[in-house]
Amino acid sequence: MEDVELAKLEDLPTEYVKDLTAHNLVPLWPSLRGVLPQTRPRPLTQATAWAYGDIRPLLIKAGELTPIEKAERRVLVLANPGHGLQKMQASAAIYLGMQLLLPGELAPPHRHTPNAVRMIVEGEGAYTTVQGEKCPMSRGDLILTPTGLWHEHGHDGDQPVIWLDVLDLPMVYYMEASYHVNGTHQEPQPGHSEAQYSGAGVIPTPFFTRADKAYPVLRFAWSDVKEALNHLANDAANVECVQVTYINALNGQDVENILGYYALMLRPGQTLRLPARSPACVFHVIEGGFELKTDDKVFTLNEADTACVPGYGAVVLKNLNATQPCYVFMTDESPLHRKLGVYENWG
Ligand code: GTQ
Repeated sequence: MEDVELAKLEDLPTEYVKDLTAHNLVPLWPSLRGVLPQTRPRPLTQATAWAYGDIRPLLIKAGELTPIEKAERRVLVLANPGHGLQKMQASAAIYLGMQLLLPGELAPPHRHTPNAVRMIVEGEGAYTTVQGEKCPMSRGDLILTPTGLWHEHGHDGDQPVIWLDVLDLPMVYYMEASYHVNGTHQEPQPGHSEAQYSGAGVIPTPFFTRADKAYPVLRFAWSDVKEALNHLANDAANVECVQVTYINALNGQDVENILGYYALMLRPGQTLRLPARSPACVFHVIEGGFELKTDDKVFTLNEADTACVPGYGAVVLKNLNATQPCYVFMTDESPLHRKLGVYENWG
């Protein structure tokens, strides 16, 4: 059914509107179509791409301009113009930042309410210590710093290290639940969670290990995830979408509560259509390159490039290489949408 046009604020007498304002009251009808648009949402999130070749020199420059002591986290935020750059949002719930750590630098210990992950983009020798576990950083590794866990970043190598931070900061900030606490240096404890949980369908028996923890695995090595994708692609030759989800081995749920994390392989020359679903989604190229097509935009993404697309539109991904697979890290708002009961798949 067509929407009838509703009365505007200007249709009301000025004195009446003033009276309402004085009593902290607002008429709904002038804003009703804005907050409940007809048929489908109108996301502010715009399909946006950030080329690593544009970000990298500006980030290296930030390393010259601002010492780590004056930055704490030396990050350039990938901001979606649809939300306004100052909002520092890639989408309604997703924050993206490119972080630089130079040899010998320390990004001091803290914990905060937003959940974070790091996808390592470039460099060797850096690490994040998460709740006493030292997680080495290499290209394509995913390191979790879930809500409330202490973390600090350090760098024993001799070249710059750069990684992509993904946080649910916009959501937690909107909830007025965002804050951080500074901590003291954590001496790394022996043991690596990803080694303990690397078995094929087996996990350490709970009472002997950190299995009582809400987040049993804090680091996912790219070599392991890539191998999982290759096995899946080889074994399931007829599977169209070669994708894996980063999950919590103890409960099979997404590794974090608000955002979902995935790795995708596009077979050589493959064109893959992803259905129109309610959550916004982020793509980051780990290896190779692909074309990303939304309802209104087309981007070519190469290694280390990042893009974000709004929800409710289909996207088509095309591997640009006819002989090599392309590997993509993805983040979306699915866990949040599912928990809120607003998740939709429009096909
Ligand atoms: O590395 O802890 O991009 O606290 C934003 C906030 C990174 C971090 C960000 C943070 C961090």
